[in-house]
Amino acid sequence: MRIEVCHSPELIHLFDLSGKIAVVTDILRATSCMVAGIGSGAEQIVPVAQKEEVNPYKEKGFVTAGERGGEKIEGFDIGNSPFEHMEIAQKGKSVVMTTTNGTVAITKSAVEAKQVIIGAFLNISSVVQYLKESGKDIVIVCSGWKGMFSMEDTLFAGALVDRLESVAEIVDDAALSSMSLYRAVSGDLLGYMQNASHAKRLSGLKAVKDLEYCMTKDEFDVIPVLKDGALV
Ligand code: 3SL
Repeated sequence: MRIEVCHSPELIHLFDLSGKIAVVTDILRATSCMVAGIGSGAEQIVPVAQKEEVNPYKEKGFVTAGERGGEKIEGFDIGNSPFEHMEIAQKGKSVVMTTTNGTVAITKSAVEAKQVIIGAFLNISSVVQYLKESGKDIVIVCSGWKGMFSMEDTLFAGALVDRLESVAEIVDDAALSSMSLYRAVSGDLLGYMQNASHAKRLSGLKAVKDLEYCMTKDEFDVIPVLKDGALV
């Protein structure tokens, strides 16, 4: 088993994903919302890159979810808070979702990867267990922010590499340095995150509760898997 880290969807073309599992992560907040949604009973969550792509699903009665720049998209049912996703999910709804970075990373990964699964701190132990049992090569795809590196996704990638190190070969410097960073700050992850750029953005959007929740480990034991374009 080999493990690599891709720090941004803009870098995916540099990776060979064929035959591998892509673990897509967008800790703040898309993949945390997906784990919380599926873990709370959502029927399915369809990730789409563009806002307009939600329309055919909306006509079929899907709940529309998403943000641009962190703010709920006008006319959508909900934004991108895990708490909103949990509330909708408890009604067993199907959701179509588009976000600035997370849904882009998923759709790009799906082009080549053998399997796309969704990772967050909220389901980290289940993801680790699944990856160990699969024995397949892994690329952790960080959603980043508008093509750039992000602290929270890197910390999650580092946490996964840390837990898989004993069974996996670390292939690249991105994986190695993510693990080193995680190990250096894991004693106070939330404290370290206060200086991250997206944490500051979310605090401007009054979403501090979201940040705290998204940094929580193992609230759920589900692993959303992409099947025929939908996370189930
Ligand atoms: O970019 C994304 O996919 C979002 O998760 C960003 S935000 O946390 O909703 O601002």
